[in-house]
Amino acid sequence: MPLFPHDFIDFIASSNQPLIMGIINVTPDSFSDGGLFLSTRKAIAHAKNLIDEGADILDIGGESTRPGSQYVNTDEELMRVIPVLEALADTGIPISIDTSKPEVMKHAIEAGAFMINDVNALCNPGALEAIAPHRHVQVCLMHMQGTPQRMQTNPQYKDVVSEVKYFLQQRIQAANAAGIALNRLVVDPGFGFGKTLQHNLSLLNQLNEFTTLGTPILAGLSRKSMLGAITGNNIDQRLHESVAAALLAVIKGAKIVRVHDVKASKAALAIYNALRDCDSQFDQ
Ligand code: 7PJ
Repeated sequence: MPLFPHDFIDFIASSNQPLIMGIINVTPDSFSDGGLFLSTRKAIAHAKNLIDEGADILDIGGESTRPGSQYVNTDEELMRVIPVLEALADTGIPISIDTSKPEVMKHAIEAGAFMINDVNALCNPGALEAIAPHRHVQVCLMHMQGTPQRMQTNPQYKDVVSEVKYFLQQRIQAANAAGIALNRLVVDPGFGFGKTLQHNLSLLNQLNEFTTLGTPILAGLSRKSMLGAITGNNIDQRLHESVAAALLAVIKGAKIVRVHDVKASKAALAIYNALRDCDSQFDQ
């Protein structure tokens, strides 16, 4: 049973409750764990934890898109994400699949994915066509400058907010032209994807600018190096700054926050919700 009505995007656009998307990575590291079988089991157990902690959506990724990460082929990516997706089908939690590959999109949709989260904004050949016929499937269009391998080398913008916004506007138009209606789309400025700290801060500070695109905004800041660049903390010690960033993103207009730390983010957003509900003047 899906938790959300069919018109999910209309639902979140009209709801003032921000949603929490919990992150599940299925990226076996041959140096530190027992390969694919073990990482599948770990991912499923982790997903169940995040559901217990109150995640509204889970985002499952089989291809790391961190700066400098390596390409994963289609078969390998399918072997990583599909068993996890299938194992979670009876939980009823809406599942998003973090992929840029049309082949993975198609299989994921067949296996019950409710959202495709594409850091490449459906730019890959065949991606728009893979999504368009499945009218119940939502899409997150994210901005990235360059490719994960090289994007942090020397990112450059004249005006980061208007350039990212223009790109997302173009991708919305491309999606619409391919038959993917506006009410199936979410946009994301892509924090850390081909951006310096200053670019990321400008995007967060002016996140509200993206509301005029007419779609809900998703923001992913969790544990990112931009946070470590400010606090000096390592990736596994960025809980506090991640929660602060998620809360700020929501205050600036994000409707979905993509986070590792569901329980802590949920508690922070409960305070936000309480404040918003007690005072209609609260400035979103
Ligand atoms: C994002 C993502 C993000 C969306 C990743 C990481 C890198 N998808 N996938 N937005 N980041 N939509 O989690 O550090 O910011 S992978």
